[in-house]
Amino acid sequence: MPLPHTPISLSDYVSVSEQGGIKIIQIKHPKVSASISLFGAHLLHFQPKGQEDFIWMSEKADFSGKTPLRGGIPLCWPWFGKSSLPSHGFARNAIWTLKEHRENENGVILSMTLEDSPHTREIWPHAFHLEAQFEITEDLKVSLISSNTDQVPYEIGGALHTYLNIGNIRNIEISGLGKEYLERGLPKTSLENIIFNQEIDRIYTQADNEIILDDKEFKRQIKITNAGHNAVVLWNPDATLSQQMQDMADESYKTMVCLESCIHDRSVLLQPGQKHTLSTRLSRTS
Ligand code: TA6
Repeated sequence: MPLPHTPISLSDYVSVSEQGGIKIIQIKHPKVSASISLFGAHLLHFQPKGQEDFIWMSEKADFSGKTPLRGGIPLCWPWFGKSSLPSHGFARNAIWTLKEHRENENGVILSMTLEDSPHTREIWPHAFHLEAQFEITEDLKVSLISSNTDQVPYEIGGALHTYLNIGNIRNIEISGLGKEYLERGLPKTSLENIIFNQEIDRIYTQADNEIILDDKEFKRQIKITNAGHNAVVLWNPDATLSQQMQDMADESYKTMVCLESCIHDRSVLLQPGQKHTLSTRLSRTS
């Protein structure tokens, strides 16, 4: 087995290490620890001191850099879903650049960037500048800032596809999603509380900006505050689908749920020179 690479320190609280072929920024601060892969600007872990991790990461995630990482917060861009290939866009498969990191007694702020290249223009023929900002304190805020650096307007979609770490999928309650959602493209209205006993894959179109995840097993409530979105996606694969997924252990669906700040249907029109920010903040309320 190859020896793990020794982390290279970038500052008191920030270092860089490697897993598989992927470079990972490690944050070890007295108040919080976190890690973010440069492959996808993909947050892998966020854990305020003394608490359970907020983020679920698959023990079978593939770190070869050939496929998107299962778990964490994949950045889906410039589209969400399978309307074009690759599924959920190309940003989560790209190598990003660490642009800056700053730190103080409360935590670390870090940003990564991605720009168009001959490879991205083959998939999507536009010039762009993307910045992923991570504010890592006792709360986590992730912002994805899209800038149109092209000569022509274009439409974007996307999602912050957050995998939350939970005690047990059968023992959570979620509020703030509203009643209206799309399932396999069809509009539906929910009349009851959500029961997780089969795959749930819904795009909620009238959700509040604040969603509460009440985790009875971990005895904590997490508030998810979204902005710049037009939908919230709720996903859990349940047993049958996770057994079919190579990068997920059969039982691991029990300890995760995705709640995603989403721009559904490529509904943001960006004029040349314009910017748009999609964000999500995770904070503990009890
Ligand atoms: O956000 C929910 C979803 O779009 C589901 O339909 C499910 O396929 C999931 O994302 C995971 O997608 P991925 O491409 O990462 O396997």
